[in-house]
Amino acid sequence: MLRFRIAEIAIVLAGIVAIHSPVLAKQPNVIVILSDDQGWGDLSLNGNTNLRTPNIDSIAKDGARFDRFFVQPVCSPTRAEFLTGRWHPRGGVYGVSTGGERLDLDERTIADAFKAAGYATACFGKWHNGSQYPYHPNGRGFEEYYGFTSGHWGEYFDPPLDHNGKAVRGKGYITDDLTDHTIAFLTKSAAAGKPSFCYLALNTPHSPMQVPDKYWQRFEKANLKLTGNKKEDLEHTRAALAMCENIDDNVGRLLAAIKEQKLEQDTIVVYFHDNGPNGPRWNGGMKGNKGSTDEGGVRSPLLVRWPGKVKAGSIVKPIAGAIDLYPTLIDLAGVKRAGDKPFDGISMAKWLLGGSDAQPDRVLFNHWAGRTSARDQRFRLDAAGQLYDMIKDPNQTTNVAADHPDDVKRLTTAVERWRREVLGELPKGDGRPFTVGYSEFPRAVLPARDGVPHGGVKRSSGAPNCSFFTNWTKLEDSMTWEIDVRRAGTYEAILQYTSPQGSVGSEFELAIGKGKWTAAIREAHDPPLRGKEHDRVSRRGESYVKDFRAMSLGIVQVEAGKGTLTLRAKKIKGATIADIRAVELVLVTDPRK
Ligand SMILES: [Ca+2]
Repeated sequence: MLRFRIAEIAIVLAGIVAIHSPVLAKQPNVIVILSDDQGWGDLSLNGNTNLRTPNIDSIAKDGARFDRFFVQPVCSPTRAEFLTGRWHPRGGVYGVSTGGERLDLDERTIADAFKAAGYATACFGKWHNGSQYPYHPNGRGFEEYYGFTSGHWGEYFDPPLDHNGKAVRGKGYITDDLTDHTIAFLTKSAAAGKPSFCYLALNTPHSPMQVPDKYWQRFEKANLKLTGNKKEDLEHTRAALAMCENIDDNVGRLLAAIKEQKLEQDTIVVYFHDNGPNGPRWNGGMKGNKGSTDEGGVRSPLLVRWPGKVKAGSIVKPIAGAIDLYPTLIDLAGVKRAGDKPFDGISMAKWLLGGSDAQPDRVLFNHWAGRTSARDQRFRLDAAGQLYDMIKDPNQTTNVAADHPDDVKRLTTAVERWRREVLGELPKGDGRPFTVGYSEFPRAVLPARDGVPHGGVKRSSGAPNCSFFTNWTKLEDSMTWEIDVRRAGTYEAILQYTSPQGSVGSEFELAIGKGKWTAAIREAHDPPLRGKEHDRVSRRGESYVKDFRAMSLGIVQVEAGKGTLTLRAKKIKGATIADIRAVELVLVTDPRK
């Protein structure tokens, strides 16, 4: 009888293990921390004596650091390569704003892979690969999202943010808030017995240069060693380094939370940057900053910590890039990839786990604004066709093309082929309208960034990313958005606006095909611009922000399909009608249901 009972219990236990084995098999948590516009040189680890980053440095000391890891010269291309393991033009990414940052919907992401493997998945921070669902992170494998989807943001204190598609207000300084959310997510997933895949995309030290007093005070009067480059702006450097020390404190908090929860052995922590520094400041003497295809514009640290698996203090010498992260992390975690488009990247697991230090014969490409540069284990062929021996001359001072004609020829051929085959995948002109009307994600926000101003309407800043439309004064002025309505149905339109007292009574129309909303400005709402009071350095491209008010225009029937959404005035009171931050189209009913 007893024996029978034991056997029965054993069968039951075996069943539990079998059912839950993907979760109980101690699959490691994966936390990928990506900072924005932080240069390779912005870490004390890499020799910068102007700042201290002991927590970020500790990831390398307790794990591995890559000697030559390359990303793209600007934000969204690097992010797309991390997400797909493929060169960014293959995924339709060609710009950083007005839709060019979007990752094609037929690409599958690293988050899709981890989600399919039973992980809890989350992204916190700057997304910058498409705003409207299914381009939104919630459509790309991330169950949880908190941050902003745009390429930059105009205010870092208590900013307006997006939580799974809902408009919310952030709490405090943005990177502190994003880190709080990451820690809470890890804690919750661990309590639920689920491994986490978490992408913490911190948006600093990208401008605007805003940082809490505590960090600014460390740098405000500090005696910094400057580069000697006349273009180095001392105040900008002070603010950037202060922001980097804030990142470091947040990384420290995250590592402490991992330790406190005894998850160190079960958590892979990855740290890298999305491009070179956003201005000339100390960067190891390398040539080029953000936007450049030279070494200084594209070299990033890559730090990987996994105690017990990755040997502390190891240095990986072979060249590698953002395209390698997806193949590597699924390899380390034992997760199956999502999708079947060929990877351009390779798994770096063998270098991390100490199995090999072989340097594969490969060429990595850096591309931005029509310029392409190629890097192999020894040489960089720059965008002008000059060749540099990066081992003897890491700062690219001497063109050695004449001494190595075969290498010039080999790398030139590789660049020509990459441009033909990879850039060739980008269609001429962006044929992708902005997506609206998904039942599972009914609210589509169409910001000014994704619209086109006509007549006298202007953007509030040179850079569209967080701009609003202003100077709307005439009947012939309009704003348009090219959209694709997924489902016919009734839609509520919401206008995010500000309007001065004198404009009350102005009437306007929003139209898409036969669907028309007409409304009037019934209430003035004219708050001041925000953001300037927190800037440590005058901003250049980013718009200031305002607390826009949401006005419902009512519900009308809209047909499915592509079309132009147009906003224009019908009757004008006062000197100006309104400033417009965004139009929202919310699917209210779906006739299929
Ligand atoms: Ca960036």
